[in-house]
Amino acid sequence: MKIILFSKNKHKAREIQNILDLEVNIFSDFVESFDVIENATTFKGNAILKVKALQERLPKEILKDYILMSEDSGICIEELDYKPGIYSSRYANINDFNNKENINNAKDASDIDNINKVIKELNNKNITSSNAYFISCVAVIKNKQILTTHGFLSGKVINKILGNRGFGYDPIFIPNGFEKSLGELDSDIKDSISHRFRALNLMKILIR
Ligand code: ITT
Repeated sequence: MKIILFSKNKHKAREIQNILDLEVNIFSDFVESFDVIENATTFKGNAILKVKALQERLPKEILKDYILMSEDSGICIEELDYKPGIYSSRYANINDFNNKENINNAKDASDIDNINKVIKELNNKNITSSNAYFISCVAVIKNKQILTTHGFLSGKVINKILGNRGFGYDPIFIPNGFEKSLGELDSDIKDSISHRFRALNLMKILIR
């Protein structure tokens, strides 16, 4: 079984390759790299937008030999009304969550800017941590059928940056049952407990 993965996030792609014991190829080895406007209202909606965009771009003769895959993910922080959620990659560039135009026009922000925004919002509320969870939705097209699975990782976000491993919000996220952040823990540990690992494990069963 061979997979073509749509992702422009190198860290995410590396994790997926590490977790799946299958041949995982990156889409840009088959077609010129392209962007997808992620304007759905759910993780599942955005994951499906990405995998369908991949299907449209790939030459038809390739499609029959591969399973197509995408993933959409983010973090929901309880004390911040479960934000940033589906807007995790552009969080620092959103000034007004009540303004749809502002949300839609916001560009992806750097990991450090997103982290600093979370820390600022926690500090504004005079709290040092909050329960939070990561979500991953994996979407696959196999034999023209669309399949999706979800995975979750619960823990807490803190108002301090700990470690520099992983990506995104990892340095401020401590998984339940651990005392270290995902920025400090070994990547093999993250890849054995993560939201992505859980969603991919469920997907493995569906595509077997
Ligand atoms: P794609 O090309 O695959 O869409 P992306 O980085 O734009 O890559 P998403 O739209 O799914 O991916 O946004 C996910 C954001 O959520 C990502 O930028 C991180 O900030 C955050 N995130 C998701 N999974 C994470 C993880 O395992 N650790 C830390 N942050 C994570």
